[in-house]
Amino acid sequence: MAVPPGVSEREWADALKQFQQALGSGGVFTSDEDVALYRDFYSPLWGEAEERVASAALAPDTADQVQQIVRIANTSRIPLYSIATGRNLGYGGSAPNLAGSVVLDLKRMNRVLEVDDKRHFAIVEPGVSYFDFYRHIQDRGLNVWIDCPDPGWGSVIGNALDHGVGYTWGAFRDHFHSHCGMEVVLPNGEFLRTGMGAVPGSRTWAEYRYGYGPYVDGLFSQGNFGVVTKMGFWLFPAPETYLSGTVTVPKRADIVPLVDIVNYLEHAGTIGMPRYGSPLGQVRDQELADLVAQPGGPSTDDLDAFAARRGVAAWECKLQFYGGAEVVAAQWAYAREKLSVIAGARFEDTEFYRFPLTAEQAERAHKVALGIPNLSIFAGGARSELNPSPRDGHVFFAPVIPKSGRAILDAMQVFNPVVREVGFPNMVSFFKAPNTWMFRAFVFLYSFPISRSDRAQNRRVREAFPRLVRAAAERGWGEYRTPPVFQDLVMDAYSFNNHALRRFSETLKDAVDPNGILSAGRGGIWPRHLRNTRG
Ligand code: EUG
Repeated sequence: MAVPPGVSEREWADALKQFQQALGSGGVFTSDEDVALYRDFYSPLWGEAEERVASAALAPDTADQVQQIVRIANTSRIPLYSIATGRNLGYGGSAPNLAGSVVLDLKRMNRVLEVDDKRHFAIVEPGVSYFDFYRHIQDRGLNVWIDCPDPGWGSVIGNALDHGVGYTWGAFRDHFHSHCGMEVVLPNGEFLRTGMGAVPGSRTWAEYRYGYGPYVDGLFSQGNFGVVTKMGFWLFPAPETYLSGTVTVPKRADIVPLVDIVNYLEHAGTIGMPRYGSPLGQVRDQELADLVAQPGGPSTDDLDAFAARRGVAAWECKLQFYGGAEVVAAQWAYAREKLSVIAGARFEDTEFYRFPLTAEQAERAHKVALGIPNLSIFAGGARSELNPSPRDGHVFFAPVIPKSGRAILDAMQVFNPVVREVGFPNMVSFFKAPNTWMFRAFVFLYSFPISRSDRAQNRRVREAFPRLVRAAAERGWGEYRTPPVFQDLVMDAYSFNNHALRRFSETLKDAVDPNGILSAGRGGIWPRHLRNTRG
């Protein structure tokens, strides 16, 4: 059995006894085979000496037990690492930043405490997955939708705290932004409620975010300053219909006005999440392959000439509308009118659904766009005849770039040479569309393969990351989220005024968690006694 760093075997044995008293023996996991389940199965350090492996895990059932655990850990100086459902795959899974931390696994706390489908909010515990949340609402026939990310087994709270995002209406896709009110166990074991929850007997816990005084909720994202045990969320009133339509534009440079107009529609509240793609990039053709293979990449004129000859559009964008049938039809007509200023723009009706869906529609639909949690995203990488040797996993390089067509074209120029140089030439693309989950920015996501047998490949990923992060930073771009092994690196790029932001966070850390017991190192925030170990 591993011993957490900074404690003696005796202190550890004593702490374990106390954890057992608090949780019963069914809540304390110390055997190698149990603890191995908390490894990050997508770790770029898989099987290497530096892999960050936990020493034990604790699974409380109630917020009071969380409080007891944190008190014991604070007294005994035991480093904890809190997880919700532990499915943060691609960004660290359920493994800690600091090797030897004790995982505080909240998945047993899976109660949906309240759903109000007239005032459109819910209050949930951290172990509630999107599947749990959806089922709770469906079973009761409540008139609200959830907004979920691709992995339906993820935690509603965990995803929000890691700044995760989804697929429906802008206000709901940003999961942290759509929260309202929190209950937190602080590192000293005290309970704190934020927003209106701070009023004893509050009746507006999940309806007014700010309460009174400084808005502190942001501190509790990424796990450094407390363990969140309840959180309110605003919900999407179930729309009556869904309509989608696709616009295509012929030329490469048309992405600039396309994004401007789609931004206008989205930020004004006319559309839900837009989805960009490149029909040209889907063409499998030797002539196009030769154009792309030219040193320095293809010229815009060559691409436009090829696209015109073949009658293929350079870019497309799928627009999504939610609401009454007449309303969505009018919104789509309005969007077409706005987009018609782009010469050669063409429009296609894509889907129309009236809720509830038929079984056949539910099967065919892009489920997450309709707030239906599922795991189909994992099928893409699964073993099949077409994909006989799938990757074991992946990590995401996730830079936030401006929401403009120019930034999309620039991002390919910036990242393609780096991706090629670091030895992933098959990931170089001149047709890469941005990811649009965030409401006011694009993410330009790269998914690097991770192997549990090919350490050389994992090393290449680890070598690629600093170069990509630097290339982004030189453009004034930073990443929104990254696995533990790259968190110091990513935080390093947020360096304005000699790292004022990180220094501020660490000053707070010293005050709120002087023993440094909570999620040490997460997001590049280290307690004082470990600051010299920053990577
Ligand atoms: C995905 C989504 C993310 C992310 C990385 C990957 C999904 C890929 C919504 O955020 O950060 C299909």
